Amino acid sequence: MIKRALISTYDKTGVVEFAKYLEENNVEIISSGGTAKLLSENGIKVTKVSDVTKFPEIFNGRVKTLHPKIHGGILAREGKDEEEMKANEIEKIDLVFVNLYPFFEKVNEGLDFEKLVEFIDIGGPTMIRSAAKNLKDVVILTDNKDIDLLKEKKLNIDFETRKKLALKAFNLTSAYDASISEYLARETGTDFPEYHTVSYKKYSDLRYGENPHQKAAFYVKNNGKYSYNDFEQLHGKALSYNNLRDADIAWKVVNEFEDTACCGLKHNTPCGVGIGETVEEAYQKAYEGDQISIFGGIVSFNRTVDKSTALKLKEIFLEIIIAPDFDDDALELLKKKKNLRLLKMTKNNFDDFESITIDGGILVQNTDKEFINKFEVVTKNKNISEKMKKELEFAYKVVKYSKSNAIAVTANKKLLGVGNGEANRIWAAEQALERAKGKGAVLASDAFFPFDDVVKLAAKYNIKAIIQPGGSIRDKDSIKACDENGITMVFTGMRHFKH
Ligand code: 93A
Repeated sequence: MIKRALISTYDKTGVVEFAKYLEENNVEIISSGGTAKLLSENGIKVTKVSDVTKFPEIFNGRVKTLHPKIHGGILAREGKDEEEMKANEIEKIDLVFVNLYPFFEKVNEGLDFEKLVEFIDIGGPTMIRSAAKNLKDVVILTDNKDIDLLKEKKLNIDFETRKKLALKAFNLTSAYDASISEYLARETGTDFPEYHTVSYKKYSDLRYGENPHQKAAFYVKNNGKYSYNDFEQLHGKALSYNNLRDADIAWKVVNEFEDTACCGLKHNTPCGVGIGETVEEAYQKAYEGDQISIFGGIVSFNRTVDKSTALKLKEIFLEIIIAPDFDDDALELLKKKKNLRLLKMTKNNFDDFESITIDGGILVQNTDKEFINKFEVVTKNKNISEKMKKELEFAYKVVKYSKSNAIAVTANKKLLGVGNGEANRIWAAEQALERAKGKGAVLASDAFFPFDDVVKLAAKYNIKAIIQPGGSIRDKDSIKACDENGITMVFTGMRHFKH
């Protein structure tokens, strides 16, 4: 039975109505300063926490509810602690309704430390944790949306529901603390602290995971400088698990380029990439690179999609189109396709860390935001035109986002063939060169050549220049093969594995 409730909320949505409901059900209400004021202004009978504790709120509210009369009331066990309660004049509290200072929101607003620190709630989480620990005897409410649940159950809350509410409570306080710790880690440049405490909030449940028999949900960072609010879905049905993964890479690829770029992507790997004078030309190049794989894929742009491009895009079946924006007439055209998802993205500053899970653990690393350490021509022929240099850089950017072992073959800022996800490099090279149908001018490799076989094969396909990290003990063999075949080779000194 709930006889006495403590309400202390920052978000006061629905609180007055709920307090009225409690009053009607003969529940006595205790509240902290601001909440008590609001309730009594609305004609609700309320006892101030400071009247219970006989102690004023001090330090501008920093200490309001942190008192044994409050925490004793929350933590006392029925049938066990009555004698001590009586001796210490503590009265039982059966319901605690608390929501927290908005640290999650404020940490993203760029406040200075002095201001932000005041949004770290101490008293709130303390009450929440006390109540959740004593869930057998106390109902803990942390989410205003759960008011209805309590009403549905007419304040008779069974043990299972109490447990679920306690789970919600500890889930919240741990995420809250994780958020604070993450902020301080960032402030102090502590990249890998003792515990990996990062706070994510559920954005949505997903229909399923990578496959229909896998359940899945989408969580977004609480604490990032950017969040998934930075994208807006303009059209189409909800994004799937695979869509989200693919969209992420597709957007990153086009963000690598200053020039107008388009990327066609399938299964997490670029299949067509093009740079053009216009958006349409960039798309045309991305499309021509691989007209088969792009079917049912994702297309991303780093420029606003215009009508002429939209007309072309409409001709094929695509899952998603991603762009910083869409012209009105382009949008109108594309919206005619019922199943096509259109994403307007503003996010272009990516996370500093990325992680993947392994069984029983998680691997965390800095995001690969680098490109090259050097641009060193290692062959005898050092002549390299500015155009060729740009082409090699283009190819190397593409290969950076292809799954290892990866080889990309390009010409005229168009990806012509890519081999990726191969267990050995020569197979990746065979795939890329064969797909490029002898039209390729340059070849890029995500990691060094262990043997000279890739160079020899490239020569057969008329490749003019190669870019790769270098650093193999057999580099000399590859350089020699280049010299013999009139190929210019560049070392970057930076590998881009992507598994
Ligand atoms: O400043 S606190 O960390 N110290 C406290 O003792 C305390 N007690 C409750 N924050 C505290 N609260 C928080 O105040 C609650 O979590 C709630 O968010 C807010 C409600 O304050 P008021 O009732 O004065 O509007």
